[in-house]
Amino acid sequence: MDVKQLDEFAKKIIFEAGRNIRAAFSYDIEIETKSNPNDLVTNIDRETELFLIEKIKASNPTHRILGEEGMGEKVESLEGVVWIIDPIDGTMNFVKQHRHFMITIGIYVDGIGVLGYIFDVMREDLFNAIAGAGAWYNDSPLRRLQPVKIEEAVIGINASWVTPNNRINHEKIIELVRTVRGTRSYGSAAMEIAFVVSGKLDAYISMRLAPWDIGGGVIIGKEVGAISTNFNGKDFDFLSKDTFLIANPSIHREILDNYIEEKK
Ligand code: 2AM
Ligand code: CA
Repeated sequence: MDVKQLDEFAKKIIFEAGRNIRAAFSYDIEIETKSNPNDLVTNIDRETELFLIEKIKASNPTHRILGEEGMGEKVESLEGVVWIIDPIDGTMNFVKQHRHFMITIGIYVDGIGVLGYIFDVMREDLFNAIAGAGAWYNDSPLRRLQPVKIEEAVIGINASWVTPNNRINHEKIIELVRTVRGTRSYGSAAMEIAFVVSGKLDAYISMRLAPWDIGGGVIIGKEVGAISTNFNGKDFDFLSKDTFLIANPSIHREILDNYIEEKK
């Protein structure tokens, strides 16, 4: 497999998919709900996933595709080359704000992340990485993350986790929110990860993410020294949904040990 060539191909289809999505604002977007009334999907999510799958299959017929909208195949193992795709991460932002949504893709070979992409469709900003070779923001190299103290950290977290809930001890999260310098919530996991890898956030915490939300981001994170795990400090489970923490290496362990207490 020629990684450089695959990288050029992936970028080309991501930019093309982005142009199609931007054009879609001039015609009707049909909104439906999925697992709950706030879990949104549109015809554009599906069309974009289908567009990417057709391009990938046409040029690489043996590659398998795990896509959020289920238009690829049922992927039950990460053997061979697997593309993990979210055609629109941040669908609520897409629908409501017409910005702050990402196309994100991770390309895995036998379970190892090789190429990662997060593309901010409206800003036309690309974060990408080639494993072992580095990470870039619009073709400028991303630097390795510099140490940060927890008191100086700005973290991404959804406000609902600071309220009583049945997944984590929210009192600990309140302590975390009081300790850090600031919190942000962008509504797209991929966007928050893009900010962590480029040092605009120092951590991003989520109680339940899917492989396609983070598949591209963890590959980029690794190149800049960010640590990505689930709340047990283990690798994210790419064949189901899992908890997720990506952070600057100087505060990853501290957040897990001192501020995250899962309810079993
Ligand atoms: P989506 O827009 O592709 O659905 C919102 O805080 C973030 O969480 C988005 O990245 C969103 O991705 C993701 N998300 C929303 N609902 C989810 C669910 N039920 N499981 C996993 N990820 C989800
Ligand atoms: Ca999505």
